[in-house]
Amino acid sequence: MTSLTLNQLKILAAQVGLSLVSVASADALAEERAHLETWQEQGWAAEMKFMERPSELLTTPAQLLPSVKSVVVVAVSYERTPRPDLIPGHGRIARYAWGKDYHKVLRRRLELLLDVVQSHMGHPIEYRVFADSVPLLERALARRSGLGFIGKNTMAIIPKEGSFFFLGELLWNLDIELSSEPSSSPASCGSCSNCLAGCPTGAFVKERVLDAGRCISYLTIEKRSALSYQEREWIGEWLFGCDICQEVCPFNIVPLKKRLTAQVPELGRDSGVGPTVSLERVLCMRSDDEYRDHFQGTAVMRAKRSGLARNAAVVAANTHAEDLFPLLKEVAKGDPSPLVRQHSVWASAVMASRMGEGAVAEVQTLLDRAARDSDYAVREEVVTLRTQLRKFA
Ligand code: B12
Ligand code: SF4
Ligand code: SF4
Repeated sequence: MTSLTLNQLKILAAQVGLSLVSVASADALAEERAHLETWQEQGWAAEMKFMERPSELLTTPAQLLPSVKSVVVVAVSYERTPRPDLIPGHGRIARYAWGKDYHKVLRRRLELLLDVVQSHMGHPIEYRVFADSVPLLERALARRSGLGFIGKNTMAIIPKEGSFFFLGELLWNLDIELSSEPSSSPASCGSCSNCLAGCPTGAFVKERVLDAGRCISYLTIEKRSALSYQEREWIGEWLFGCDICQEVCPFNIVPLKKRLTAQVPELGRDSGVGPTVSLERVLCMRSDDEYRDHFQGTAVMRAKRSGLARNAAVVAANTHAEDLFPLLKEVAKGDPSPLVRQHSVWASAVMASRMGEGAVAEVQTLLDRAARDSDYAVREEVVTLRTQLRKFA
């Protein structure tokens, strides 16, 4: 057999649990390349070095597989249940990370799809599988394939599904006969602007353009360095990721109301960390091994121990988790990561200022010790905090 139709492909995909499938041409993404270049030049990639790769690479499938003839795009939905109330002493996890690590889940499904297509065709296919981990504008390909449109919140949206899904792609040297040319989904945001108004940090520069440096998802997952005071306030109760600009989207209202489960069980809350994580649990982890033992196989690994513990200290202060005051003081003294010590000193001081004189006195002692910390950033944090604490002493 030499060719495959889109309908045949969809039938084969359904056999491996992939129901949202489409195909895009492998031509370079010229228009999106211009948007990407502006985004890079304006510094909206913040500290994400991997997004500074050459725009040609990010927009040209043939750079990734020279023999590519078409790109299969799949969407796999994760859990769409309303977020539960926050348990005191816990931090919030964005839905996409509730279950098992989606990179592996999507990769496996796409490889299964390749197997069934190869058996059907009766010959091997040259291919590459991608799911997030790559230099390729996946949303642009989803739009080109006709799977969905790009919302003002920059998310790929499938009108009847919403946007709570992952994208994955198969680049291969197979031509797919399209029964009718896929066209961009005719749906659009219309006059809605809920996400632009609803983003708590004002991260959208304009429609469909995000300044990642202001996005809670970036700050809690990708940012490796210290959070500024403004950023600490912004992250609120989010320990990992953020769902706000999707939760306010009308396209997600029905899926959330119907409490739709994940399309594949591995992505559901029972297979991974779920919607909230104990801050105490995170703050007590003192080694990368311990972190790995707990979070291995989930997307939360991406933040690394020092990043998640930094976030946990900030969320503890933001959510008035005063029960954690003694633990935070211990972390401020003994955590191996200067980043974690720095944010724990700050969180202890913020809590103490609310708790009264006794706690302020304890924090003064902590600050005396932290003023001699081996790390410069910790010592600098103390200088700033001292001026602030004087107000409460
Ligand atoms: C870097 C990155 C991030 C960064 C930056 C996000 C961003 N908006 O750029 C950060 C860390 C902030 C992030 C956050 C999230 N991410 Co992310 N992220 C990526 C990654 C690796 C690259 C995105 C990228 O290329 N950004 C650069 C900008 C320029 O590209 P873009 O926004 O996609 O480009 C669009 C604009 O140019 C726009 N556009 C189109 N027409 C026009 C017209 C005009 C006039 C203009 C101005 C623009 C414009 O369309 C382009 C695409 O078509 C992709 C995976 C991948 N390889 O694509 C995942 C990906 C986009 N992320 C994903 C997810 C799930 C998330 C989060 C929801 C996670 C969370 N809950 O915390 C949030 C959502 C935040 C948001 N509103 O975007 C999914 C999105 C799936 C979907 N349904 O769209 C992806 C596709 C991963 C995957 N394989 O599933 N992410
Ligand atoms: S993920 Fe959160 S912080 Fe980022 S753009 Fe959306 S609402 Fe704003
Ligand atoms: S919230 Fe409104 S403007 Fe934003 S992506 Fe959804 S439909 Fe578009």
